[in-house]
Amino acid sequence: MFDPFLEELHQTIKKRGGKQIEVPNGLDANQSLKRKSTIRSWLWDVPGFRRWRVTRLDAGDSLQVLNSVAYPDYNFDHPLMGVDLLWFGNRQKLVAVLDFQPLVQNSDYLDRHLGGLKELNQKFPDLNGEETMRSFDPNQYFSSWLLFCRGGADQAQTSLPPAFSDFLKAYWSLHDKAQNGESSMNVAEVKQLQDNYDIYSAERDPAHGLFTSHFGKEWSDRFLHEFLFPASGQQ
Ligand code: BLA
Repeated sequence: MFDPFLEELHQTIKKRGGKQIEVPNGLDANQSLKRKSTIRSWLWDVPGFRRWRVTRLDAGDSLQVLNSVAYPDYNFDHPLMGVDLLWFGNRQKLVAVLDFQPLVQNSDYLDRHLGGLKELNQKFPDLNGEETMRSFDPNQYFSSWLLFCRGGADQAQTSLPPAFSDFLKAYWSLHDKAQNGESSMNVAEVKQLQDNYDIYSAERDPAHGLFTSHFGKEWSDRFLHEFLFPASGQQ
């Protein structure tokens, strides 16, 4: 379902000089015979970023997922790029979340970094259903202009493809602007906030139960703390 997006994401990463690096042992892929699912992950070393991860989960008609987070180098203060796309084929249900995930919520910071996403939010109104968050806090590491939709095939086929492309372009343009500007925070502050993102996300991520049901608790705990949110494993 999301393979064209995965392809586009990997192409833009490569175009920006990204080099694939190794995913920690055993976390690069897994399969569940019972749930007939396969999970695969990639890790990229991209200029300007300290970490860029990508995960694809293919459980046939029951679930398709594309998930990715980009963590800028600590000397930049701009938001992380967060993508979480889920397609429940049996129910024809789409959950799509695309955000520039802000490190802080003050208005100077948001004005400086969120303009591009604000425009997309207006351009794609049917991906902005003002959905309620059940497990996350919308005021922590999410922006008010995120594209967040609990929808169906309609949105998946019409708005999502152009929105995904525009979203990637807008994020690169934010990144380029940030690289040429000055960070409002020092390296230690950015590191602290990015680490807290991992800790917060590992606590709230609604995916853990899902991973456990497919791949068992031991593997899922490792995947969560060593791959998805590594700073959460260093407590
Ligand atoms: C929701 N994400 C979800 C849900 C699942 C996943 C099962 C619940 C579906 C629902 O609300 O109906 C699945 N999350 C995954 C999977 C992975 C994962 C499979 O991390 C890993 C491979 N989630 C992110 C990122 C963002 C994000 C980077 O991982 C930011 C863009 C957002 N996911 C996000 C939000 C929700 C969600 C906002 C709704 C949760 C809520 O209601 O609080």
